[in-house]
Amino acid sequence: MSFELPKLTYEYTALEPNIDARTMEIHHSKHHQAYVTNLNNALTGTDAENLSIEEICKNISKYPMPVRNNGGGHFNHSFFWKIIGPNAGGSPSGKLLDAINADLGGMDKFKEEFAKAATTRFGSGWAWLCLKEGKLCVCSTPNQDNPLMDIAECKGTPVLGLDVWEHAYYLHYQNRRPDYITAFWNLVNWAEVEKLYAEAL
Ligand code: MN3
Repeated sequence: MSFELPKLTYEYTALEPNIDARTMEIHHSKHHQAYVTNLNNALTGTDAENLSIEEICKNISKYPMPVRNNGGGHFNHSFFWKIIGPNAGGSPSGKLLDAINADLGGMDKFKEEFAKAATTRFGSGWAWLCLKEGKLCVCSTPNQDNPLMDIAECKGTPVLGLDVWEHAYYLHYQNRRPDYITAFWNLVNWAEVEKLYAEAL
């Protein structure tokens, strides 16, 4: 068994103007595909060949660097494509909104904290909203690391994530990472995030 590039449930053009079609096409068909190809190459003939990507991430310290970089890349991007989409944005509801209010001081404070984590991540990485010991928290990881990994500084179950590598935004936003982060809120598929939160609980 080998990992495959997941098909998107929307067109490359569907996220415009927040993320342009060319960025989506390169990001999905070139960058994500490369993580999948390199991960498969790194795992061929090893005991990890039949494990899920989540299981690999949770024990990432046991693997060589190519598995950490490409396995993280595959998990993170598969996750990202699911939590964004067309006709999205707005606000969460139900238990997730209750938890954002209780654990993070409400939506405005949460967005501020998340934007800060995404803006101040130096170089390449990801910003996350995670469930950790029953509570929501915001953090960021370098490169293609994620909070599932046993080596992560902030361990937890991710329910929302944002790719802040330049390849995710540079064609349209150039050096304006904060503008890309602001536009991200128009794309968040809260129904999916609420589902991930319920599963994480
Ligand atoms: Mn990326």
